[in-house]
Amino acid sequence: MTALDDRSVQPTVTTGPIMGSAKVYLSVADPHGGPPLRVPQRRVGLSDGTHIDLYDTSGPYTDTGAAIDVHAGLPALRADWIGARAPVNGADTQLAHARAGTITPEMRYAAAREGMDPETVRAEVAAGRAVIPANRRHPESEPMVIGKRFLVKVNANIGNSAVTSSVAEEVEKMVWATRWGADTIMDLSTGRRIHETREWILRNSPVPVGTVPIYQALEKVNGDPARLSWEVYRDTVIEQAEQGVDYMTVHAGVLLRYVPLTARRVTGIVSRGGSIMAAWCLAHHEESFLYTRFEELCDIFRAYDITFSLGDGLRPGSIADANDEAQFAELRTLGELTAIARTKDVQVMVEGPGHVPLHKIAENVRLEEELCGEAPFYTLGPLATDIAPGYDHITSAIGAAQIAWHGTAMLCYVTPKEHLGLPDRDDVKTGVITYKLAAHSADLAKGHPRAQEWDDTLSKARFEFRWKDQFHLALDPETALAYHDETLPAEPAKTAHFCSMCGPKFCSMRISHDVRRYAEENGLTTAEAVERGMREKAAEFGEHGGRVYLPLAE
Ligand code: IRN
Ligand code: FE2
Repeated sequence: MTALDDRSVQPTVTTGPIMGSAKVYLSVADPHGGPPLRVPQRRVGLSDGTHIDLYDTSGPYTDTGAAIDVHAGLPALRADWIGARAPVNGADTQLAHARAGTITPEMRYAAAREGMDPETVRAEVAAGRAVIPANRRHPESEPMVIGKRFLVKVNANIGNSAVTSSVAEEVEKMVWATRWGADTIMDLSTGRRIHETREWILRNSPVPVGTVPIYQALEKVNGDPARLSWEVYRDTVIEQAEQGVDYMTVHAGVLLRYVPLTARRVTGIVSRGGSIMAAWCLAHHEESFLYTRFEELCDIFRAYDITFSLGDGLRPGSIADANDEAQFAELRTLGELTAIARTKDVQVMVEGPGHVPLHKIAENVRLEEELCGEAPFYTLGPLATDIAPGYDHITSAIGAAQIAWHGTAMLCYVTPKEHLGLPDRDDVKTGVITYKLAAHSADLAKGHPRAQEWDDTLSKARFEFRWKDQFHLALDPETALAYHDETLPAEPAKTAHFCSMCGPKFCSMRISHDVRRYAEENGLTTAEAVERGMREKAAEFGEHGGRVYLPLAE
């Protein structure tokens, strides 16, 4: 019996297209004559008869809305590609193939999603500047690429804790997170039913799935870090590898000699995995087995093409601790480990902070690129200030936009519940949307070829009072519509040349249209029209007794 046969688990997952969008599949021809790739996009149809295609992470769930049988799992999209491939120099990893000059179907698929040339993807993977997390045993995933040349990606953490939430809830959180744009998800489950929860998530996930295997290893030794061993850890990694986990956080840079460097910090060690490894090192007074056995770990990762996400176990947990000696000592070690993994054709990304004030952000990216051979940086925020528990999706999105602009390739989201509790479904959506806008702001600033088209399309709809187009183009159409309808729910308001924010008389956009029309009708330049219009308005203003805000009825 496979884990998915358990009929006591009855997840009902959200299905159907996002409001105003339709799922389409671009057909991308195979230059070698194989079947074309079907690359998903979210197509937003506009009232002027045009449309725009947006990057789509949501998998078949946003297709037609037909029920999806989560007991069956998603189709194995990559099965044929994986089966047809021969290893190079003993390695069947995206890195090995990229280095050998081969463009894999995964690279072509990821490139098509980005609107980029497949050769760019291959070259970036070969250089170690990008990764394609794609375990051979997770054939259901839709390939994507993480690297600074590409769209900034967002990861959403889900997972139950020992105290709350069920398998069904976690499957729905995965579907929900990817619906709103999560590019990868990490299952951080602890407590009972870890293996089973992960199986459900993997078989139904259209995006790469990451984990932190030390969490499950700790469960196996009843929560006592001192009883951990390489053997327990290795077996856990293999168990998860077999299930298809695409990337794993490994806190191998927490060395025994770095632990004292955290003693005088304001917030000590805040990483869960980091604290587990620090406790083990101190209890045994020995170097971490993650570090001493790193090469053996690489061999396991290579066999499945699992991507390392080298954990920042010593990341700062407060503004006061940002960029300190403990953090950067660990980063130097992560650089050494990156080099080792690459000699074995294993893909690597490097995790980063945490809590960092704006003026210390650039230094993080510069050092990571220098010390870790430009491996994709994957950061948790960072929070730009510590003063707003309850709003840490925002404090961290401020830092995230900055660090992504500097070159971070993937952002780990933070939800409003950060530091306070386990995120529920609503928090997951808020976290994802908040991070998508941070990521997109960076895409714009970095000049990704597809980024600005989206803004321009929405801006145009807004200026032309095509309200429905504006909602449909939004990251979160439902919220945009709901806010509009709070004050002007009637259907005619969807084409009205104003909203309740300024009212009909003070809509700047409407006035801009008036100025343009006035100019056209009177054969004036826009500047002359503004000049004449101002004089007329000034006279009118005087007539109304110099009041700025006029009652709507006037
Ligand atoms: C990302 C960057 N730095 C940390 N992260 C994420 O934090 C990581 O990918 C994983 O989801 C989580 C691990 O937390 P601990 O064990 O380091 O606290
Ligand atoms: Fe924190």
